Amino acid sequence: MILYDYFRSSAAYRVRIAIELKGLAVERRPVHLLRDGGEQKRPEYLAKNPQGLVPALELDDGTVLTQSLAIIEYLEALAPNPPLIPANPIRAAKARAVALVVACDIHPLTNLRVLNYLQQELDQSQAAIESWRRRWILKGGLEAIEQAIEPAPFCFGAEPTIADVCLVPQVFNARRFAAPLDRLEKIRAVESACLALPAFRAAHPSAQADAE
Ligand SMILES: N[C@@H](CCC(=O)N[C@@H](CS)C(=O)NCC(=O)O)C(=O)O
Repeated sequence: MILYDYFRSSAAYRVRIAIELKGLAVERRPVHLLRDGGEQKRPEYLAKNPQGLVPALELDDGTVLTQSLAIIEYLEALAPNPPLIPANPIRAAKARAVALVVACDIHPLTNLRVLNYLQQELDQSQAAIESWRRRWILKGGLEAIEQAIEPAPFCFGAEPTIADVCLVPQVFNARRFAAPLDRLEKIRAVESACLALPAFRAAHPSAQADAE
C-alpha cells in the first residue's frame, strides 16, 4: 500500500497514526502541498484523488481510497487489532463524535484551500486569517471536545481510539497556529498520554522523511 502524504497535513497525520498503531507496512509518498503551487493539483495526483487533497491510500491492486476517516475505517476492517472503534456502541459513538468534530467541523474551516481563498479571493489580511483559524479551532471545536472526553488516560479509556487519532493532529495544528490551550487541561493530558506511545511519535510531522 502507498500513502500519499504530507508531513504537516493533519488529515494525513491521522492516517499515519492509525497505520502505526496497527503496525501496517505502508510506503509513504510525499505530496508537497506548497511547492510549485501545490503538487496535489498536478494531473497525475488528481487522477488518483480528484479532490486534490491528501491523504490518499493506494492499495496493491491500484484502488485508491480517499478521506482520512474512510481510510481509517478501511484499516480497521483490514487489521481489527488493536481496535480504534470501541466495541461498546455508546463508546464507539462518542469516539466517532470527537473524530467528526475534528474532521467535519474544525478542519474544513481551517484547511489550506479555505485560507488561500480568504487571502487571495476575499483579500483578507494575515491577522484576519489567523483570527479566523483560531476561532474555528477553539469555539465549538476543541472547547467542545474538552467537555466531551473522559480521559483515562486516552479520550475514552485505557486504549487510544479514533478520537485520539483525530484529536492529536488537531492539537498539533492548534499549537502551530498559537491557539491558546491553557484552559483545555483534559485535551493536553490526552495529548501527553498519546505522545508517550511510539506509534504516535512515529507518525508525528517532525518524524517524517519530508519534514522541513
Ligand atoms: N476531509 C479530508 C480533508 C483532506 C484535506 O483537506 N487535506 C489537506 C491537508 S490537511 C490538503 O490536502 N490540503 C490541500 C489544499 O487545500 O490544497 C480528509 O479527512 O481526508
